[in-house]
Amino acid sequence: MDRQAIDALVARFETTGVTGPGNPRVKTVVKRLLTDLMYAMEDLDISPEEFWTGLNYLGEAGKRGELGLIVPGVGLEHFMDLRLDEAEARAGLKGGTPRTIEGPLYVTGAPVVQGEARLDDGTQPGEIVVMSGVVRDEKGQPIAGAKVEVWHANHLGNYSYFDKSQSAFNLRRTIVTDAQGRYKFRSIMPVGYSVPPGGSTDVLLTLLGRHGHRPAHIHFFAHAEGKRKLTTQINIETDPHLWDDFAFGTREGLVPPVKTNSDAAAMKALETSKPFY
Ligand code: MBD
Ligand code: FE
Repeated sequence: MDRQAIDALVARFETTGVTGPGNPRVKTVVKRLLTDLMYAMEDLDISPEEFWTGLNYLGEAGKRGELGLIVPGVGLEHFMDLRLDEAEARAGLKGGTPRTIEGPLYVTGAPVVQGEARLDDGTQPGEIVVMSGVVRDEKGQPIAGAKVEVWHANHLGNYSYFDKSQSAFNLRRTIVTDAQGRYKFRSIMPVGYSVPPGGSTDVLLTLLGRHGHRPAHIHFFAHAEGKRKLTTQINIETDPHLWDDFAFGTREGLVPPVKTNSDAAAMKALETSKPFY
């Protein structure tokens, strides 16, 4: 079928079996996606077997809870970030910490801590990492009482809640900034995440000739009264996958320098003190 015939077919679908006005936005989106899918099926000569294989793949991915992992894996989440960047640029907004993908592993309800937090429960190995910063508004003024939600993987690249072997909310906190807009946390160094071996995302990435690894990273939401929420991450600069992220999340401006403290006494003091509970 040529495109004209496909357009005519879709138009007929719109006038058959009608019971009411429906939802105009849904109608517009579904019509467009259906039309584009039909064009693709025609252009690529997709067979019924291929079509049903694809549909069953998506159904299976949904059953396994992996649809939210396929979205960043095919780059759609990064694409949506670039569109938000463009929308902000059009609105005259610029500067500040760049956004990047949220990913599928955030959970709500992490403990809320004022100013300084310890994220790890102390039961797992890993290099101690300390990070601090200031939440600022668009004019550069510190924001007191802003919420910084932090979450990251453990030494095996696994996230609490999804990994039931970890304690509840391990490596997840909401930190409220102090009067100077500052937040600070202590945790253990994360290791890069990899998609579940043999899962739906892994199967697709293998067929695409790609890996499913992310560089080590720490996720953040930053939000405050009357401000838009920032969704971002930092990436650990020494990770070999730094610029080879299957989810396309690494961005210029999100790779802070990591300073290592080789002073054993200082590190011991940090380990035994409780400055970040
Ligand atoms: C992650 O940890 C992540 O951050 C993203 C974007 C996708 C999969 C796992
Ligand atoms: Fe992540």
